[in-house]
Amino acid sequence: TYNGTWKVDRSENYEKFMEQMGVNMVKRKLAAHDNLKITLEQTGDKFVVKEASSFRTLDMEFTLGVTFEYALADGTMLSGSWGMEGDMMKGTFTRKDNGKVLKTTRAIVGEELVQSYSYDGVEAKRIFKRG
Ligand code: MYR
Repeated sequence: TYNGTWKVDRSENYEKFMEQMGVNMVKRKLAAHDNLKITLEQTGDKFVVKEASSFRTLDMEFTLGVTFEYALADGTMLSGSWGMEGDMMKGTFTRKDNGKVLKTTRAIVGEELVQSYSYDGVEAKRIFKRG
């Protein structure tokens, strides 16, 4: 189950990924230490998400397979949806400003939640521990 609170523990290639996303260097440095914490609460197809970081706090909800909009911390708007493939969450989102696609997955690996990101040929991971 994805339910619970997850604190980012480490990231792989996340700075390169943010660079490809067009995030400037100052913000990348800050974002590398954003202390991101995500709380997920799934009921059937519905997820309630609480996000907290050094940038912002955000409460939202989505339903698997249903398109919603999501603003990144810098205001970049995404539109897309999450789906479930087996035990893995798979999200496909489109940037509203340039039409490019951002793909993301979430999987529980051992005791950790591993989120992958892919955009414009660059892949990254952030790995969360229960907290
Ligand atoms: C959620 O389930 O947490 C809410 C919806 C997430 C949508 C996709 C998230 C992509 C985040 C990419 C971060 C990029 C930073 C430059």
